[in-house]
Amino acid sequence: PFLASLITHPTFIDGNCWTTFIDDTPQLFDLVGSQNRAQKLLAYLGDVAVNGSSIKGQIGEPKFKGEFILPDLFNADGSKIDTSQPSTKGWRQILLEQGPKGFAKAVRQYKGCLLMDTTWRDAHQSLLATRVRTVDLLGIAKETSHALSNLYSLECWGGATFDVAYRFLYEDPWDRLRKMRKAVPNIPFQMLLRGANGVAYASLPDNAIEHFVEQAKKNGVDIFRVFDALNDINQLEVGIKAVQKAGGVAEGTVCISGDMLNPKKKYNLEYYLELVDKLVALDIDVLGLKDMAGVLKPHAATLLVGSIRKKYPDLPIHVHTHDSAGTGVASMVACAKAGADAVDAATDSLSGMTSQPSINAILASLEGSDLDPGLNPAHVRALDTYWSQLRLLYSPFEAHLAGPDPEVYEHEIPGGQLTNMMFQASQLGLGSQWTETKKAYEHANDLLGDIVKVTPTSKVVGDLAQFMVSNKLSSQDVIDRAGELDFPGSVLEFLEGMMGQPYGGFPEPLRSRALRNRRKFDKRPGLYLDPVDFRKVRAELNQKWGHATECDIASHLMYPKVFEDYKKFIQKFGDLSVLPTRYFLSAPQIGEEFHVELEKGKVLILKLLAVGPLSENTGQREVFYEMNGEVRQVTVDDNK
Ligand code: 3PY
Ligand code: ZN
Repeated sequence: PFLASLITHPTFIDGNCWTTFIDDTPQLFDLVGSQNRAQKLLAYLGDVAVNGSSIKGQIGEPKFKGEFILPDLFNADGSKIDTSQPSTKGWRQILLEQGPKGFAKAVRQYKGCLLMDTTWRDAHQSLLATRVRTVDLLGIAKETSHALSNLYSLECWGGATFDVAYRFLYEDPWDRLRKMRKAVPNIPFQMLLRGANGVAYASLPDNAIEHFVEQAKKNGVDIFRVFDALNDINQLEVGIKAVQKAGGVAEGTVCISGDMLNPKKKYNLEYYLELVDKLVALDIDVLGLKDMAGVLKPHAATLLVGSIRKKYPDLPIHVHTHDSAGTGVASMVACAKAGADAVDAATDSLSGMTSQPSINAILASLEGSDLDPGLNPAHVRALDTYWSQLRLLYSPFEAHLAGPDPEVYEHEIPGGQLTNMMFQASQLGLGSQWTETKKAYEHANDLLGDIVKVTPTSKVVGDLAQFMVSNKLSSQDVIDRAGELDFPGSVLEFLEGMMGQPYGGFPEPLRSRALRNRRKFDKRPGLYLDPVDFRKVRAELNQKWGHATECDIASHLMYPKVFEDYKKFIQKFGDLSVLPTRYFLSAPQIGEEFHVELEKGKVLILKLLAVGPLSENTGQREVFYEMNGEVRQVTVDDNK
């Protein structure tokens, strides 16, 4: 049937094929695959029925077992808003009409303080180990496009979501981006770009970053928050230039580290203002201030934003924070009052602690003032009813934070990393060492010269802290024995200069002792890398996987092994992004019926009938499912 549909396809008959034909007509290739898709899905479901889910980091089963109840939205006159189609009104329309500079100007002229909603990226990265799946984002997408149509942006891509989608959720992040874009055409999409590292943990050749950003822009990203983990302007420049070339909004970003008002800290107001000057010289559209640990207290926020506003009256300022110590709302309100144009918030059910401050708390705090963000609190609350159900669905990934942690002002661990490290400590049974680990993090940071801590440098400090705890090393021990200690790889890479140059230089004598005969880089790492030969990579991937898209190439360059593992996984189990999360994470009850829409109009009605006994000879079990009325059977290795 594949060949028949191919040779009768109009493009083929025209003799006009093979340039974009394969990209434009994936359904032909699907035809071959679709016969197999149901069987592959059964292989996954059978495996979960026998062995349970193998999703990394999952503990237990979802607490929410029902179908999501979707919210209704109402107009002021009480009539119901039709959410069957997305809204077409929003800041993205201004961006499309006026381009990045016009958009920046309009944002600056807007009287209120706009909001970015981080729920689709940083909020679940910080609270639920980045595990929220595409299907559940799409589940509330059209309602979001109506309820939050006046958002500055919706943060929904980049950061850890790219890697985690492939690695742990077996999903294609590009496919997610395209689907979200279709469902939310009116709100600007924002991504987090780690400067010269793209969405990876180390520098890539400059042309790989350019190529990646070009694909991100083409597939739906509008605003790029570009940061560097050491605030190294040479590293920032690579990302900013790539965004400008692709036609995106360049939000050049300063990472905030520590308490700016503490006279002992090297990152003070003067330091930040100098960095802002350098970013402005790169012609950024918007200035981002990124407080990844939530250490920017309200008074410091007023001083910082106020000083930048005074020096640059026309520059839009967008501030990001985490609510780790519980001061997020106060700090964001202080920023708004001091002249910020946009601040970050998350839906209530996924806000607070290591996530962003609550959107409704910020709305309530600004309500009635000139700074009102222009969102309807009733709509925002209605949307949150969805997220409160979702949080229970993803309960297996909770880090169980107990409350705000003012100690963050001492250890300065970024929000996402704090949850992660806590989770790891409890999984390793090291819960009792948690207090010690936080203290060691502070000491490790001092040893490394008080560096800016955010991916990937936050991992360097975290790895050194864990190394110190597990080897019972004091700071003095580390310095004295640096010449003989077997440091974690990330620490050596940092000391080599593979992550850029830290402000104030590298710590000595630690660096020279620890590196021994290893190389020392004193320029940005990308200058030491050969440019990617795209023709060669394209040919290699085409040969390996049949057909590689530009997005596949970008993924391969970012994460070669993760991308390969993902491709192998879907060869075996198919595209699981269509499977409802409850059945992705846990087996159904015997006799429970559920539906999976493989593609539009192609629905499978499934029922688990029985899991057979263990065969002593093969170590396998038969699993019986009813699929659209027919009994189907799969043989599964019992790995328990
Ligand atoms: C990331 O790089 O993923 C971050 O969220 C940094 O804050
Ligand atoms: Zn963040």
